[in-house]
Amino acid sequence: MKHPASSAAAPLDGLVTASFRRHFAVRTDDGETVACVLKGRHLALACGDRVRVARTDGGGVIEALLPRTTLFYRSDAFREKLIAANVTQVIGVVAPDLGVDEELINRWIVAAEAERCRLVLAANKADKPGFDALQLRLAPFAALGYPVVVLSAKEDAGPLLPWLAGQTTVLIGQSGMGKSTILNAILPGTATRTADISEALATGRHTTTHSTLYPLPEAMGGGWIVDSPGAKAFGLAHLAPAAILDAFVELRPLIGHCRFRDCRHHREPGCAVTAAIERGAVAPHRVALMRALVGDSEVARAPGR
Ligand SMILES: Nc1nc2c(ncn2[C@@H]2O[C@H](COP(=O)(O)OP(=O)(O)OP(=O)(O)O)[C@@H](O)[C@H]2O)c(=O)[nH]1
Ligand SMILES: [Mg+2]
Ligand SMILES: [Zn+2]
Repeated sequence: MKHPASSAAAPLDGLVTASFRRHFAVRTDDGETVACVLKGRHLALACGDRVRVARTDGGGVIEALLPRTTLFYRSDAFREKLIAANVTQVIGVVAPDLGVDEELINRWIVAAEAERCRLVLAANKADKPGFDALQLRLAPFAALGYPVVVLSAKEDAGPLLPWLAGQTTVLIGQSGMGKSTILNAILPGTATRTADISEALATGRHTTTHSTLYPLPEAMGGGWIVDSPGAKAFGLAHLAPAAILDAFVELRPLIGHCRFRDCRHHREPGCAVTAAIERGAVAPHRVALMRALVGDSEVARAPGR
């Protein structure tokens, strides 16, 4: 005989909205937010992941990860650091009062291109001195096709709103650039909601230590946005050499036009990339970064390592 009432509730699917070590907040498809732990050690999850949850007394256990469309992450020599899953767009936040590092921006671009995500640069703190100089430094990125949105989030995040509509976005950038300020401007009251989630996760830590996902209201075009902790390094060792090369948009039309089919675009004669540098068609520092990243990736993949 069956006892439907006595069996455990059926598993629910949901969206990971906060992630802190092995603790997660999951918003189930019936609209409830549940504090969850992860079953087993094999899964790595990020905000934006869809998961299957089994309810327990007062919480839940994440039993399975549902398929991802994208996974935006960085890595170092030892481990991979998941930033957000299922994003369609990466917004890199920069500001004039902190040293903006072109190489870091280029690394964000490579990671975003590798996942076929749109990359937008948010040039924040337009009210601060030195903003004109920052804009000049960002012009080459705009010329490559990466939109640069100017704003002063402390006053008004309005300029970013059209870029968010209908997208699933992750905000990234060094600490202090204004990611959380942008979130608060877009969704007033975010700070208190964040505190609620921290309590649910029993961490008691400050919001900037872990990523949090916020749904955007239908009136703003729907979708969601993830605020991530600041990071000043962005390792790409997880990307294969071919993926790195393909992430440099201005080099794509040149690939296949070198004298040697297996050209590594270093010092080979008849290299279309080197020729493009010589005629001023591509930026030498971007090619230098491509070569360095491909070299690192090859070392990371070398047998016996
Ligand atoms: N003048 C000015 N200050 C801003 C603006 N936006 C943010 N700030 C200030 O910059 C500081 C850092 O802002 P946050 O939003 O905490 O920066 P964050 O990128 O979230 O930093 P982490 O969480 O550490 O990664 C705060 O003191 C903000 O008030 C702006 O448009 N203009
Ligand atoms: Mg923050
Ligand atoms: Zn070449």
